[in-house]
Amino acid sequence: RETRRFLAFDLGAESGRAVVGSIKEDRLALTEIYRFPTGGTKINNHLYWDVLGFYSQLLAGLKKYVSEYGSDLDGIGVDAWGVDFGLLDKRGNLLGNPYHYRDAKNEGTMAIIDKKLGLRELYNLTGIQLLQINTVNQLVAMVRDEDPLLPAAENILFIGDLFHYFFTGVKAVEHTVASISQLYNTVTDDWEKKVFAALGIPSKITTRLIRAGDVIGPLKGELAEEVGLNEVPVIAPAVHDTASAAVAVPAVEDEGWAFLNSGTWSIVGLELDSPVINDRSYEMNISNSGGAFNRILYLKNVMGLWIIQCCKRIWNKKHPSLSYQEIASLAQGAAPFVAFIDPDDPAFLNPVDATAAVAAYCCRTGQAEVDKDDIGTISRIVFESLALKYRYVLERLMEATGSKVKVLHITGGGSNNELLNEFTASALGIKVTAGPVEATAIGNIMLQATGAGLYRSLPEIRRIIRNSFEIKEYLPEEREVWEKAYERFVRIIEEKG
Ligand code: ADP
Ligand code: LRH
Repeated sequence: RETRRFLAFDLGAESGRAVVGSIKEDRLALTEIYRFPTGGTKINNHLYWDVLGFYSQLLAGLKKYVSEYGSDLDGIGVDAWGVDFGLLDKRGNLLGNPYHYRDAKNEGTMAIIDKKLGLRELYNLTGIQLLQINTVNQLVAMVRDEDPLLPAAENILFIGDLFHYFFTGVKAVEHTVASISQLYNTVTDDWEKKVFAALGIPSKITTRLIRAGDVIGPLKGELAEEVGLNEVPVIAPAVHDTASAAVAVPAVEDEGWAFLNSGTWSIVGLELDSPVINDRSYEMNISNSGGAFNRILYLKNVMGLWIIQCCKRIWNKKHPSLSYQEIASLAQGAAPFVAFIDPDDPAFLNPVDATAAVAAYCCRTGQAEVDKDDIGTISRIVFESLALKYRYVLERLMEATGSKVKVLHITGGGSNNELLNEFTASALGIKVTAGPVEATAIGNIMLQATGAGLYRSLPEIRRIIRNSFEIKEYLPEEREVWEKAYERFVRIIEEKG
């Protein structure tokens, strides 16, 4: 066979997709064969992920592959959002339903960590930004609440690892996703037992670590038979979606670049050779997240398009057919710079009504009275504020590393939003590129292909990506207006209502 085919399952917080990568000579062709909604499930005041439902969807994706391409496949890999996990009991069975990182039980966990270990010490040991959603916070909440699952647990598997386990029966945690749990030491490249000990988290749950490109095992015989596949290896991508996406950034080695992976979250980062864990990184709360090919992704989370997803859910009640594209065009027609929000304000972590939360923020900071049903104005406020927050974060990444960024590469579903791309170029005052949209799935595929022996380096992979996908460019406009807006934005988010 000349063409090699790999199947990537990329699970996002809004949707999951099955994407086929067909590699022939120096080109990669991508076909999305299956997509399904994800999102959380609320039961009795807790928010969960329906992982068994997702598993059925993955099997449907495998069947769809067979119906379109036949029974031969070179590899399967699953990446997903980070921080969330399943626990296995001593028989290897999944305990309960994995919690969603937006579950309210994580509130109050920072104070516990600070008391038992010290927030600065946690940062020193892990190099990961302190966020209430982190794995360590979730486990601290389980310890505090005497959650009976924890004493029964023998293994922790992050969401992508869990599906690899369902597919193969092999328990393994891939290093990029372990790295952002805050249970992992990026310098020693191993689980950080001091964190477990200080916080009373049973360290027996640590699972064997593997690296992107490692073959985990063959797809179980009975599953292969059920879906109609011949023997196929399950190969680890970077299980942390952000780390898979970073592989597919169309960057040229020394151009001075940063990435923005834009989906439910907007992840802004630099690719470094080694971690930077010092006072400045701590003060700016920056993550040294593990990357494929032993890189460090020096990054920060911005709340991202989650806010628009939540607004859309509210607006869809009155306007069922309203799409993201329509929201963007209404924003385009709305008045500029009416008011700004800090997307990372806790008010936006899990709002009951995000449209009301945006309006309330504008009011409480004395900026403007805005109508929560005014789709154009609310969404323009969100898009402008996101673009300005990207600049705020990027300035901090540059300051902490002393680097100068000349181009920002935007990938992910959010790179479809041309208005937001334009705003981002103007807010940052630098060139911005958009695409590939499915960078995460592409990175997943290319890391599987690396494991299968096709590639050896990041520059080699990125050359193929630049060869295979159309990348759009945006240049800054209206520089003075955006400079003034940035000054106003910084004042508002630093003073806060
Ligand atoms: P995740 O992987 O977190 O599920 P995606 O990377 O798929 O998220 O990005 C989804 C987001 O991308 C949507 O919430 C939406 O804001 C944005 N998006 C996708 N398509 C478009 C489009 N055509 N126009 C504007 N925004 C879009
Ligand atoms: C982005 C992401 C991010 C994590 C968040 C929970 O999808 O993986 O890197 O912080 O989800």
